[in-house]
Amino acid sequence: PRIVVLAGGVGGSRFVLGVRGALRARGIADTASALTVVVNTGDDLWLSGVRLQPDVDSITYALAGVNDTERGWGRQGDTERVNHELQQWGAGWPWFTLGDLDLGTHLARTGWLREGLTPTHVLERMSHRWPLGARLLPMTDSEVDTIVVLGDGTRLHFQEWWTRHRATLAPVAFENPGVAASTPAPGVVEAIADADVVLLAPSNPVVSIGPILAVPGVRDALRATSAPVVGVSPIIGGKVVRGMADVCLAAIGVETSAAAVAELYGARADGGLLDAWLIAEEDEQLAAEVSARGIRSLVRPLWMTDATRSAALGEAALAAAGV
Ligand code: GDP
Ligand code: FO1
Ligand code: CA
Repeated sequence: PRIVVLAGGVGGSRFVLGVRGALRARGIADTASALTVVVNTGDDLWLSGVRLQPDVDSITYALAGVNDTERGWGRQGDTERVNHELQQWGAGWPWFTLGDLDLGTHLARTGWLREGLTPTHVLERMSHRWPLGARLLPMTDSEVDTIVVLGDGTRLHFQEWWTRHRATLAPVAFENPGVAASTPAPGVVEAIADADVVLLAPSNPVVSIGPILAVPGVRDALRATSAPVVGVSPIIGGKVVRGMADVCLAAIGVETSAAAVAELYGARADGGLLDAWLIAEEDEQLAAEVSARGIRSLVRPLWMTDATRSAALGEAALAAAGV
C-alpha cells in the first residue's frame, strides 16, 4: 500500500517507526517505496549560523536508530564540546543545547542550503546515509518558523517559548509568518493524491500538524484524495502523554481531550479531514461523541511504549483504512 503520514517530532517518529514496523511484519521489505512522511518544519530555526529542523531530525534519527530516546531530541550519546565553546562566546542561546554530532547535521544541511539546494533536496540527500525505510518530505521548502504571540503582544520564536519558558507563558496565538505565500514541497500533494491511506500521527495538533495543514494546498489535497484519512489521538485519558500540547490546545480554545482534537480536525463529510479516529481504551466513553460528529471512532491501545506496541498501533491505523 501507499501510505502518507503527516508527522511532528517525538510522537511523529514513534508512530512512523510503528507504521514501518507494521509493514515489515506484513513481509514488505521495501518500506521506503510504501511509506512517505510529510514532516512539520514549523519549529525550524536559525541559530549560530546554522539551520535547525528539529522535527525532521527527530524522525531521521529515530528511523536510523541513532536518536536519544530519553531526551526525545538529538543524537544518542552526543557530547557538548562545541556547545560549551559557543556559550563561552555568548553565541546562540544559553538554554538551547547544540550537540556535537547534531551540529554535524546542521552544518551539512546549512552548507547544502547555501549551495542552493532546497530543503527537499537536502532531506533527500540526508536520507541516504542510513536505511530509513521511509521517504521523508518537508511540508514546504519555505521558511515558516512558528512565532508565539503572548497576551501583552510579545512575539517570540517557538523554540524560545518551548525550551526556555517551557510553555509557561500563556500564548494567545501561534503564527507562521510567510505560510500563506508558501507552497507544499514538491511531491507532497502528489503523494497525498496517490495514497491508499493518509495517517495523521499522534503529534501536537497545534504546533506540529497545524503548520502542515496551514500550507496552502495541503488541506485541499487531503479533502480531495480518494484515500481514507485516519488520525491517531495524541491525547490519552484527557492528558498529553508528554510535552506541553495542552497549553497549545488551550491557546486555540480546544479542550485537552481525544474528542475535542477530533472535532478540531473535523469530519470529512462535514468539511473537515477525518474519516476515522483512533482513541485510547482509556477514552472509550468518548467514542459515541466522536462517531456522532461523523467520524468513525475506533478504540485501540495508543501507547507507543515499545516497538511491538508501536507496530501494533501502526497496523491498527492501516487496518482502520482497510489497507
Ligand atoms: P514534538 O514535535 O517533538 O513535540 O512531537 P509531536 O508533535 O510529533 O508529538 C508530540 C505529542 O505526541 C505529544 O503531545 C503527545 O500527545 C503525543 N505522544 C507521545 N507519545 C505518545 C504515545 O505513546 N501515544 C500517543 N497516542 N501519543 C503520544
Ligand atoms: N529541547 C530542549 O528542551 N532543550 C534543548 O536544548 C533542545 C535542543 C535541541 C537542539 C536540536 C533539536 O533539533 C532539538 C532540540 N530540542 C531541545 C527539542 C526541540 O526544541 C523541541 O522539543 C521541538 O522543536 C518541539 O517539537
Ligand atoms: Ca515539533
